[in-house]
Amino acid sequence: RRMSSTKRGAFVVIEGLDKSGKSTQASLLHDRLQGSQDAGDTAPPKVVLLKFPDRTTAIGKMIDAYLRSESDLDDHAIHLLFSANRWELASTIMAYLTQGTTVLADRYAFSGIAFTARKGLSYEWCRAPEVGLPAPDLTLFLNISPEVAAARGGYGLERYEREDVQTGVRQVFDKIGRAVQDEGEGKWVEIDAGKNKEEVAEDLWRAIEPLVTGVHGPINKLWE
Ligand code: 2DT
Ligand code: MG
Repeated sequence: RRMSSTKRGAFVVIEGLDKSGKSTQASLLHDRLQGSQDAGDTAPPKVVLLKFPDRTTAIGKMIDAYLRSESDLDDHAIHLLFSANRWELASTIMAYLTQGTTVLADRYAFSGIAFTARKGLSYEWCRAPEVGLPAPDLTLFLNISPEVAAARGGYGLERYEREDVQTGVRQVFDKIGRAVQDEGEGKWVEIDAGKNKEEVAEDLWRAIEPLVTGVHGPINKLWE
């Protein structure tokens, strides 16, 4: 019997600070994983790339308005909207993984916790709505110092795109990375994102390559 018949797709999350090259690298990885699969191929896609927040849904549009400072929301309320924006895609993620598709996510629950806990809400409170979401098999954290990030040019105009916010968020990410490792919630791998684009892409590829042909075992649930 072929072992591959019991494999499912891997769930890989890319996290990191603004200016770490996260979205660029996510899209490079997506293209590399997609490889030679042509558009007319009716087999399930080898890979899909999701982006959180997903600003296209009804909830995502509320988040988008908040991030562009077109609306103000209570810190708890916006936190729950970010989480709900993941929950509304949870069954989609499960379906992709089950059919053998690798799921790449540009940000996930860890950003949710980091950005809200930085505001002073408790870590436990921030984590609670994320419990039970599909858990990543691997989280790649693109690490960059605030100084190097600043040298890459100015931040944008959205809420949170400020150096003091990024510094606070980074501290919470460190705590989350340790917790994920200690609690066995999948693997957390730090990648030095201060290197050039090609080197970072190679380091990411090396980390993800063992998972790209699929993984064995059930889809875990985050912190459950
Ligand atoms: P992008 O710049 O990557 O679109 O992110 N954020 C993100 C949260 O505060 N909570 C979350 O759950 C997620 C996924 C990070 C927009 C901003 O939204 C923040 C930056
Ligand atoms: Mg941004």
